[in-house]
Amino acid sequence: MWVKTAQSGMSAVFGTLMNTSGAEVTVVKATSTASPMMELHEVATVDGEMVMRPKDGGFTIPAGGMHELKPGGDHLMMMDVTTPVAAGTEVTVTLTFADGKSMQFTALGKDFAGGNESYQPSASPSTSMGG
Ligand SMILES: [Cu+2]
Repeated sequence: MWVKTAQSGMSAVFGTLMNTSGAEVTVVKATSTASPMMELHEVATVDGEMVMRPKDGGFTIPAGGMHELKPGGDHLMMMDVTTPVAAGTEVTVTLTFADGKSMQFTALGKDFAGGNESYQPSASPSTSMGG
């Protein structure tokens, strides 16, 4: 798992989430040491433009399966970086599942220029921010 370096503002966590249990799990919430406020995002094309937005229902991972988080796809969004993330530093991310259980993992800071989709805060297809 890795996190895009950021001094402040938004950033994102990428990598592959693996479900080694025998039951389906759904990630419904995330938080981290670098940005307590996080959202689960997907990327969609709206009016020909790539936008990211909160993913309805979270990330569901089948038993024994995996869920890839990558630039241009699903990701864990840091909404407001309060502790700067430098290359090579570790960020602890906590995921909460639909059944109330949680898990932690460590993501490593990495410089990355992509993954700058416009942010679409809610289900309002006519507006997007940034560019
Ligand atoms: Cu995002």
